[in-house]
Amino acid sequence: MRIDIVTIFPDICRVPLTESIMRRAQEKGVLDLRIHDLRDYTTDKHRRVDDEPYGGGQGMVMKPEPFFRAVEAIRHPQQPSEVILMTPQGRPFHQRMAETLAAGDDHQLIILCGHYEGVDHRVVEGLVDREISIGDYVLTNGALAAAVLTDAVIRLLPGVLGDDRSAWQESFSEDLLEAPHYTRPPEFRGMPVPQVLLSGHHEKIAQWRDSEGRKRTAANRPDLLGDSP
Ligand code: JF5
Repeated sequence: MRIDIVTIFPDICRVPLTESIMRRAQEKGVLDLRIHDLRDYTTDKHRRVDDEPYGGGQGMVMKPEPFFRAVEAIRHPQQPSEVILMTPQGRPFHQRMAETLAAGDDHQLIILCGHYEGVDHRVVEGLVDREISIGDYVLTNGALAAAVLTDAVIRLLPGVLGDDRSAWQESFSEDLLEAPHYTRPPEFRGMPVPQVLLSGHHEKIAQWRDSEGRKRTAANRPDLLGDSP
């Protein structure tokens, strides 16, 4: 899979995405990740990427031209591509979205990062296939959101995690949270490991995990069970 990230803060996604698992994905050849500095696609001497909002108001808006020039330079004409804008105004990111994006591993993903108060809407109208938000909070920096989305997609690519099944089996794939985990020692500061986990009784362990997962889901994520939070 080819992923291109366009940001005015390339270093902010470079560090999280070139560590460990992400490096393995690139070394294994399942991922070609490139991080681009939006300012390289400006044409003026000051490398300007933002300007004042039409209609007035607080803050600055990101100019359209550098985004159009960047995508036109980066896009592979012979490959299907999808342009994503990271923005709090987007659709909420979800594990199923990560799975859909990872399944299109012959696609080129071009991820544009918003900053400041927002991006000139002609970028959304003329360039972007989907606007995605990683959650209901505002970051100063869309590059962090792009790194989160990219991490969630890359770990699903074949061969990136040691065990291919582990990637697809974790929380949210089945819309139920996981049961608590324990490792040695069997008792720690007066807190014992639940006896059933030491019993070796696989069927009882599976039942316990299912019921603990349901309890946790009811407590922390009632929305996943169709209840209101
Ligand atoms: C950003 C305008 C983008 O804050 C975010 C974000 C939160 N969830 N997903 C993305 O991105 C930075 C700030 C202001 C556009």
